[in-house]
Amino acid sequence: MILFKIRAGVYERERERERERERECFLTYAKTMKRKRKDDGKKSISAEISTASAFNLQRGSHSYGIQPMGNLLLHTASSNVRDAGLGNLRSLSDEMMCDILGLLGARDLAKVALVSKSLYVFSHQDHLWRNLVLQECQGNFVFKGCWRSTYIAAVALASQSVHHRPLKVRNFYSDYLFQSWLCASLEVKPEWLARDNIERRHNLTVDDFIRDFEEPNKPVLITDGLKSWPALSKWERSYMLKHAGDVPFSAGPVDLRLEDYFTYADIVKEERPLYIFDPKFGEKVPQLAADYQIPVYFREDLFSILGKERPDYRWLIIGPARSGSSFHIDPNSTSAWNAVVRGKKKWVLYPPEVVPPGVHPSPDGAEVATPVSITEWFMNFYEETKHRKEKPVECICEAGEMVFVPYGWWHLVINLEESIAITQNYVSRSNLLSVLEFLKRPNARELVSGTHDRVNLFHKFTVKYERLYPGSIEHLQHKAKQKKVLEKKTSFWDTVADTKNGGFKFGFS
Ligand SMILES: O=C(O)CCC(=O)C(=O)O
Repeated sequence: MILFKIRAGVYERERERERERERECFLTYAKTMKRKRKDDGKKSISAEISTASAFNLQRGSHSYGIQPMGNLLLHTASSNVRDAGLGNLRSLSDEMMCDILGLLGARDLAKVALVSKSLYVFSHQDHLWRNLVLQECQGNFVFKGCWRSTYIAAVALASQSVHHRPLKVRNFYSDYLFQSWLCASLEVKPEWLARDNIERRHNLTVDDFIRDFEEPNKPVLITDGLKSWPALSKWERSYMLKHAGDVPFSAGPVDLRLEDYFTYADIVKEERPLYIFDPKFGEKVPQLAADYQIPVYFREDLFSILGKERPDYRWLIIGPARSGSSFHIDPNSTSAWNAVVRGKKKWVLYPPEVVPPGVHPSPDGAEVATPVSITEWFMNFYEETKHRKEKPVECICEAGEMVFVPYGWWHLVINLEESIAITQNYVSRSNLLSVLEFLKRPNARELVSGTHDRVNLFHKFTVKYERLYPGSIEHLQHKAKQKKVLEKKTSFWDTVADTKNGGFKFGFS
């Protein structure tokens, strides 16, 4: 017992020293990043990472010993092992090195690791092995804690243990490699979750929903819309496994059996975990589709007249804590609802006219995804949201609740716990004109998504719609014109009326 306590004491001191080293590590990383941003003329993260205590890690130091470049400044005596072991390749950027190594097959990648300490570190970058697994095995693998071990187990069919013990390399410095590990290891900071300014409603009637949220195109969190869903009580893991354990679901680049996905989700620590986002779950497992009903607010679903030719519209979403969706706008100018059955999701939303910080959409609107990962966005851009005039709408949506996502709104979502959700995108009379505008844009081939026949969707849809509801589009266009005229009139009177004092003034000055 005493021996145990002594050992525990030694262990504690070791841990304390390690924590100290980590604190030092992050402090210099933070300083380097801050300086780098200043040098780049960008004003963003500064205060966010100004102290080491700004970081809370879910796990200790980097398995291969990678440190941020700033640490090299502290340890003046040492040189960067990265350069020494690369020879003439040292002048290539870390990103370029990874791109080149990404062209190799597994055997060559494994051989490269024997060349030098530096190449050992580079060729063990787990995203390289992840790509190999996803390319070569598709969904036929069981995750073994890291992608290299997974590859060996799946491809070499190694029956013996494939447990890999990484060698910690001293004096290897790289911001690029460190950053992706840091993003995978950071805990979600409480201040990222603190702002909650969405409108929350319960007992909302359909008419109220349309008037207050759908027509004005404003998000709302509905707290009681799923009460009748059997899914809420049924969708435990055991139930999901019983009905769908063997079913492959789409998880980004691969289809994975649900059972294998859960194995992966239980142990994964990645910056961008694979995320189940399956548009065919209802066809694959009809029982799951029978476990929920479309909430009353969203029953008008005009794309349904296209039958089998409608674009993808409903998804089962499953992911571990820290998985999620980085900033994007939903396809085809549709609106959406997203209902949480298990877990919790943090939402950040911006209206169509405000591009979120750190997001750079292409001018033709074809590219609306964000290259930075979710954690990276929070780390580098969340602070900026506090200082901008236009604040995002934010909330945490819990099990049993749902968020209405109006068309054209930017949104980012991170799962705070393992989560299961259903989302559906829809067209109603409130966004029909906007959808039609979108479908008939000259670059529809690049813009329209979720269907094979992108170019003809506009034609097919309008022909069917006019046949079923003759004159309805024209009527909506007429109403929209009237609304615009009314808005113009209002803004004219706004300029001449001193609304605060209840009196009149002329708007010339
Ligand atoms: O990850 C999520 O739950 C959000 C899904 C989402 O953003 C979408 O369906 O557009």
